[in-house]
Amino acid sequence: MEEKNYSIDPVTEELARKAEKEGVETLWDRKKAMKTPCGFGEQGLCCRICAMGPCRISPTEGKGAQRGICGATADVIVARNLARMIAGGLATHSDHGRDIAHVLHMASRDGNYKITDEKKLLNLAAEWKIQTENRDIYDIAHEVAEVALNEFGKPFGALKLLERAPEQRKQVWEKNQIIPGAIDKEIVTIMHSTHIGCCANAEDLIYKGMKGSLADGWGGSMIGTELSDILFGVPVPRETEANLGVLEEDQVNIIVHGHEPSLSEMIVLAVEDPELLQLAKEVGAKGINLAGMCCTSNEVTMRHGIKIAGNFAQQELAIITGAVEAVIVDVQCIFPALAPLAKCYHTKFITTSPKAKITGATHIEFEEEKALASAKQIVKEAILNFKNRNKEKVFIPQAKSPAMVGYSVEAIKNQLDRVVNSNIDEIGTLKPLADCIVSGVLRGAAGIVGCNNPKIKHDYGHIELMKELIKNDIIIVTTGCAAQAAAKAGLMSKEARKFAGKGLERVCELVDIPPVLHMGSCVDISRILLLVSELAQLLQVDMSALPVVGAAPEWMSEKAVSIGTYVVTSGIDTWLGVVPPVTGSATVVDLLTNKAEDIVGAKFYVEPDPRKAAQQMIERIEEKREALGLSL
Ligand code: XCC
Ligand code: SF4
Repeated sequence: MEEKNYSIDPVTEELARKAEKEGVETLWDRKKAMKTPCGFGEQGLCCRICAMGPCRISPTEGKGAQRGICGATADVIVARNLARMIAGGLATHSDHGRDIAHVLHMASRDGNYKITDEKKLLNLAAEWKIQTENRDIYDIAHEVAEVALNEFGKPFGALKLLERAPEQRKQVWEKNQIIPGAIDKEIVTIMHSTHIGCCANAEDLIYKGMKGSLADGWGGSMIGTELSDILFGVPVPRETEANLGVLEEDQVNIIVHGHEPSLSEMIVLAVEDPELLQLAKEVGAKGINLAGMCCTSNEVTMRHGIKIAGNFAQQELAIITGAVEAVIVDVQCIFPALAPLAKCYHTKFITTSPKAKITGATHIEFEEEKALASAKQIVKEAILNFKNRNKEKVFIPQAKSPAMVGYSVEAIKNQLDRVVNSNIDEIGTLKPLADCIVSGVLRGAAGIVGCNNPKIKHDYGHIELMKELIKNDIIIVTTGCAAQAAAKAGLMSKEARKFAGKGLERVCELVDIPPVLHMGSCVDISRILLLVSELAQLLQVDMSALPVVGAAPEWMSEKAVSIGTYVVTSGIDTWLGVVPPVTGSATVVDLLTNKAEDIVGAKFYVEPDPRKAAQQMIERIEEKREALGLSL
């Protein structure tokens, strides 16, 4: 059969062929049908902000329309569009953080949501100067949740978690007046400033975007991660398996897909319920097999080792196996295409969030007040659907890869320090990691994150880049769909150290880690920020001085734009494998890929070829080492 060539992942290729044979479409078919994308949109030159337009600015200077009807220039239109993308991403991550804060607020000793990590709660309470002595842990939790919720709308003051950044970094932000206040306010300000007839200065719009993005990384996302850890536990290293081969022919297969752990944690509990297991037996299944997709998968694999079914581009393929009883989703990165596709198979596509109802799906609202009961009802639907499975349509590819996951900052410290300090039960420090970087055994570190995008061969951007970097003794931390690509490709197994350079290989062997560390979901990029921030403070330099880089080789979402911007604004150079829609403005391109370095000490690079990107990253890392006077 014809090689599809959509993906470097054979499982994906196999299932794409199955889709074709069965006459169902996938994202790759729709991408083809889309033909050439609109050139104006691609360059960010289309403005739909008011009804005098849409206005399209000619990309050629001196030829065609040079200004919108209101007089907005290409620079202004491109910058406005970019700022609105950042606001979209910031809103999405932050609303996730807010939801988790609400869950923490409703946590109780006899309810479904409990406090799992008291120590992390007490640390955060102390950081926020909340009284902890002689208080019930749940009273403390409620106050911490309230303070967190206030971060979204407080009328005065900077975001609290920004305090965690190194002094030098805070000064950079202060000097440029990009210290964000309340999270919601930053979103509103961007929406306001980008309304017709408001801010018309490209540079200023980019500053507003940077400021807003910080309210994502050091605000909403960090709140999401911190409070999820308190509620559901700080991830520790554990084994799992990845790719669609984790589905089981003789079990009820359930996929959780989306983002917020408040739903998936309850599904994890529900599939262990004896009554439901009994029901599964009664319908003729050997058990219930839960697997994850996208960031929800990252959340539950980090904390429970739940198997990873696949990443963003594979969501349709899960249904196409014909072996999935239910895909249960909450918010973000869920293809509307799953609704008509599920109808071609027996799969139940169940939406649960009032924020993401999808036409054609079965909506069973997940009620947090009775979370476990809700989760059980949803799982029951899946079990009862087992009898509808059409055996002739079932095809589960055999391939899956073992992976180690669960590398929170705490886990990394613990694991590294254990070698130096054999009997620690307290969380260790990052000193051993810093020592490895200073001595040059590790040349540096790279955070590789983000999505899949059919503009890039599926997983190719992630995996090529990772392989090149580890070969050059650069340790990798990863989240999101990039992490899942790594898990599937076997880069998260301890044996993968054989692909690493001598130095990294030695470190992996010594501390018993894989060369690519799974740090969680996309809100967990806040973990990476804290890792870099602590390293910088340990070495008494700004984050921008460290031999550390970031990359989003296959990014596609507004969230990714917000992430890229806060990573750069935090002083970390960031490589993009997909060109963002800004090329219509030379001014904006110059700001992002050049001037940003003078402003925040880091900038964007755009390089679709992962091998070239790797070379550029290595060079940059060596430059930073030299500037720090670190050994060659
Ligand atoms: Fe979504 Fe978070 Fe991108 Fe994956 S990496 S496609 S945003 S699931 Ni976040
Ligand atoms: Fe056109 Fe200006 Fe309206 Fe945008 S805001 S659509 S450029 S008139």
